[in-house]
Amino acid sequence: MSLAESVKQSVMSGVESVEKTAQKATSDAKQAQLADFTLDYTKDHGIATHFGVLQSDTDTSLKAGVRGPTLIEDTHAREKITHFDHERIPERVVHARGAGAHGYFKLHTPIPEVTYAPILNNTSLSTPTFVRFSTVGGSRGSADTVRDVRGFATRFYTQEGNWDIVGNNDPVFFIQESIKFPDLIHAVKPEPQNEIPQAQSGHDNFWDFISRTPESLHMIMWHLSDRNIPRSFRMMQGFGVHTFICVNAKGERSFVKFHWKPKLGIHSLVWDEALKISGQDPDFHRRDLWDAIEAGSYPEWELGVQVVPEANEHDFDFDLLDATKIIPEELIPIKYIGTMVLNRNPDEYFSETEQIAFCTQHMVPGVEHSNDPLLHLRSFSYQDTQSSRLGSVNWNLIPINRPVCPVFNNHRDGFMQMQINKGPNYWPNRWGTPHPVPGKDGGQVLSPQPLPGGVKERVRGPKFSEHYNQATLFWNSMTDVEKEHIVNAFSFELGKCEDKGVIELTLEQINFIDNKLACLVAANLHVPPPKEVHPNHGKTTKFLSQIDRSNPNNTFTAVGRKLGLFVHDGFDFGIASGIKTAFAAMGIIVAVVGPRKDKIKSSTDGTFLEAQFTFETCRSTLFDAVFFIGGSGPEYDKLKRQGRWLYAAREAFMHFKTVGASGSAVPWLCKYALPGEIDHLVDHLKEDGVAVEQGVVVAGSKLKEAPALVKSLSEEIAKHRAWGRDVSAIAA
Ligand code: HDD
Repeated sequence: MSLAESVKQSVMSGVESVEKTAQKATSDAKQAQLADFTLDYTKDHGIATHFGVLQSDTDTSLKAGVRGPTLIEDTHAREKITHFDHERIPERVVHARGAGAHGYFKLHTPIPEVTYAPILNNTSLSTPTFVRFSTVGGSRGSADTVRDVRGFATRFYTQEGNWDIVGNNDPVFFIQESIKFPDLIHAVKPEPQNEIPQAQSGHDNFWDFISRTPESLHMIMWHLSDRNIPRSFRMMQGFGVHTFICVNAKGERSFVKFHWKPKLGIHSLVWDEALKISGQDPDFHRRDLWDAIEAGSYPEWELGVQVVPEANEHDFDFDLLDATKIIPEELIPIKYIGTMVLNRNPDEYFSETEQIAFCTQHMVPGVEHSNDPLLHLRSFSYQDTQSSRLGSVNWNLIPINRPVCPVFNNHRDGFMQMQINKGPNYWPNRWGTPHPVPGKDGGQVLSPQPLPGGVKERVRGPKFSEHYNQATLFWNSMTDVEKEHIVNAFSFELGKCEDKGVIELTLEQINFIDNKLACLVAANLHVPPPKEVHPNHGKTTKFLSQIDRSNPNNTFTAVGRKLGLFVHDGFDFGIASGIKTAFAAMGIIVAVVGPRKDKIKSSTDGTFLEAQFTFETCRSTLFDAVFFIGGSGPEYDKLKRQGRWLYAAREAFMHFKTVGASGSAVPWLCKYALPGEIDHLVDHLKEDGVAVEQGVVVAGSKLKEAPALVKSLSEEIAKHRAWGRDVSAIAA
């Protein structure tokens, strides 16, 4: 069985009813529209020129004589080369690397008190969506698992037009004002003189900018936390970041923040793993998303809103319009209102994922801009960039960008106009169409917004000058493990800087967040700690930690996780197939790793497992857990010299992952792979039993049936990582 088939078998039984109904949603308006533009190249077709003339030869150009020069008369050859020469378009200036998927959104809890937008009121609607996840700094061909903010851009194809929430996986942003965006991006992108480093924030220019931009420090805490090395797009929270305005049918306005909560929980890689995967599988995240959707294991998110009535705008010690601040959930709880399911991969990356043109100003009636100073120029920027990136103001006519509702206006012509607009092209006119539509009939009427008044000047609101409180709140709310990761991340990033002044100034800034944090980083960098001690306000929130199980935003489940099941010729079939079958029923993906990509024979006559990976074509980093099946025969006798097995066990152990073994692989694990680490566990293992400690699961040689092992193994995988494990002695 191929990996795709085995993945499919694994997950099909583990998915819940809402996911299964997703199949039906594919008959939605957007899919129907896209179908009209889709050519099926898998059917039998002859090759033709762009102007439709069938061609008899596409391999040999027209020549003047057998060995003569190619003739310019060869229209097909010229067209083919010309088209190829012009295939590339500019990549996005930020968020160049991404992966997308189609899906749908279904509301379960209407919020008429907040907005009159039908998509947030009508539970019978299934609204088609397209989501693009991305990294920010790297170019289109960079790696997926770099430390970076992840884009989480969602388009809803509503009956009232396209609504885009162009968000990130962090709820705040680096800067308060759009006018600083080019500076931020120039600083983080590769340095101009040599275009180094690619997709990394660990370099002088970035930290130079950050240390001189204290408003960025809250975001920096998120950036250097585990959030920005996610395990999977499927395991990321998403945030609209800005506070938007929503308006209800009575014209009452509220400030609203949008949140996406993943059904599979919020989980991350560890840094060493992220670094290695960048080389081992640069497509790790897009492959993970693609495979899950192909397998029918559709990722899901709950859409949540934090709502502040306009009258309460000034109730906070921060400004609601400041995108460097969260609204702590203790103050304003999130109300979850609907579910988004991603259930279809694109047919063509370029036409769909590359050409989708998200814009923050794509808002439907009932949702509006607030006065957030990061938002208005930002909205200008998206509109502007799409025209240069996609080559024309007519990018709205590209299939993935077309709304599913009728579109008539008086915009005309331009490069690549793709429809014939018959009739009037101005208003008012004697035909009376296309005409403005009154608000009562669905026309957009922006709500009358009270303006603060004042004089025209370049200023920010008074509360915009406080930059450290929420950075400290974030730090205080982390578990010890997460704090250690942040210290290590600061140490890595600043350790990559060459300029001592940059390091010094950054440490001074971190010191305002927390003195201990600054001292720990200074110690790691072997530079003097900051002298002054600023008081830490001591406040915490339980909604931010990814490890603390009391965070209601997180979920711990083994569903959708991947186990690498290592077998060698002569393995014990019963245990291996027991795990495989049971995990398939639980929605846990099992990939068999063997000496060959072929059928691997077990010790029982006539039984085998098909390996999807060889020991050489995968690494432990590609799995959430590794399990080594015991067995007998010459290969098992040589196991202590099986370097790939030894390395996989050690590396997974070092990355705090679930590691397990059965039968004859247990003494091997204990003596050779993890010497001195699990003696106590193995001493207590009964021959027909299972023993577990800190994510290590071992099964005795006389264990006949898998259920007890399956239970322990899946429980450990669901914990994500065994953080209590001491890995200091492991070299991998
Ligand atoms: Fe942006 C792309 C997210 C501020 C200018 N941004 C882009 C994408 C995401 C975000 C997810 C990729 C969309 C896609 O998949 O096609 N950006 C954010 C968030 C921000 C933010 C969450 C802060 C709250 N962005 C921001 C500002 C500006 C821009 C302040 C300019 C003033 N962003 C752009 C852009 C991009 C973009 C240059 C590049 C490609 C594109 O728009 O389509 O216009």
